[in-house]
Amino acid sequence: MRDMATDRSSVTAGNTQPSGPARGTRPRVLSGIQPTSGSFHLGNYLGAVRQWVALQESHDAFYMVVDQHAITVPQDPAELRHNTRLSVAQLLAAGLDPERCTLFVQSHVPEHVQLGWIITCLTGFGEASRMTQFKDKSARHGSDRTSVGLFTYPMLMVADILLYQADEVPVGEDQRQHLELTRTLAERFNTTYGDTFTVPGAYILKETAKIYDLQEPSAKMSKSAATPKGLVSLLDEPKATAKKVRSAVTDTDTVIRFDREAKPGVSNLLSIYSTLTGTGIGELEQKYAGKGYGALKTDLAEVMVDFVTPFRERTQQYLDDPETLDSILAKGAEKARAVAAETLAQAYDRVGFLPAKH
Ligand code: ATP
Ligand code: LTN
Repeated sequence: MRDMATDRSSVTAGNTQPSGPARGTRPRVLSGIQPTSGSFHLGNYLGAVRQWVALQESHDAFYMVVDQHAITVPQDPAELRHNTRLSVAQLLAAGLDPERCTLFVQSHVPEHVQLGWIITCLTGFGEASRMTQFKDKSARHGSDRTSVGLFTYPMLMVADILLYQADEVPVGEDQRQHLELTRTLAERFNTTYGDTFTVPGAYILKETAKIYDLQEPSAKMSKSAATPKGLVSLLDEPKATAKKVRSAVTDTDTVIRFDREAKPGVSNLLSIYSTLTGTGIGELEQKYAGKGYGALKTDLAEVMVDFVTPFRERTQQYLDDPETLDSILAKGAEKARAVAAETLAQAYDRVGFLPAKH
């Protein structure tokens, strides 16, 4: 069940019909993930990547590893390069198929930064200052260690999306504000310069929009959590993952019932369990009626182990074959550039840049 029905209908109603790159009949999706850690976590997978895999069947899908976003905070160069390949390997292990989607690395397509500048010039300083992810991250890093890139990052994300004329953008709840900014700026550009960009909608699934920390079920599961105890990293030892699930914080009650407000810990476990197994929450509530939290956690730990064990193996197999990875990325970049270059040329023209004669 999508919770963005209103968003979607307004997208359809207010959508422009740009005369840009030739489009198939399938709607287009685009999304990105940062190579900022050694492993994806369960929130990344359930909130975003799982939807990417499903959407490649029905949509013209573009997915990228956003290394240029990653350097908005300091990165070790060798680690960044490794984590970029590792991210691609994990996306393939999760089920992305280069025959069914375009998979690429952001820095291989220079048009992102080029359109990013135009978008940056279209954004108000106050408007950019209201981005909550920037406020949170800059507060965490301190103003001396906060780069201007971290501030302008949402504008690069807007360019990422508009370059591909994406209809929908599958992300977690934490990206909703950036998607709203994308819609605002696409409309502003279209009004100012004439219809150019598709105004995209956020594709956010209600059940998995926000996966919570297992130790602090009021906070989003995040790689920057204060302690790793509540963070399920998909590449961790399966045994360690099972232990984290079994030690998840619940509450002093014993009843297994989905109630986000009163029972955030149990509700989070039920959401995860339900999504990974395809069992409805109501069915799970019935299955565990009178059984207590121990049984739920033990079974979910097993479900998690069954999920992460082959995921780790597949990731390692892809990682062991860098030539294949690089060739997938080269083809992906070529396909992505064909679309991005055409949109950028149109945007350059609309803005009034003098065409370069070669
Ligand atoms: P983190 O907070 O761990 O740094 P992030 O959102 O900053 O994650 P990415 O790793 O690029 O950065 O996130 C990739 C995708 O995963 C995004 O679509 C994001 O919305 C989604 N996502 C991240 N954490 C969660 C979560 N806890 N629940 C649901 N979706 C999430
Ligand atoms: N900002 C996102 C990553 C991201 C993205 C995008 C997502 C960069 N560009 C384009 C969707 C579409 C994040 O931090 N998770």
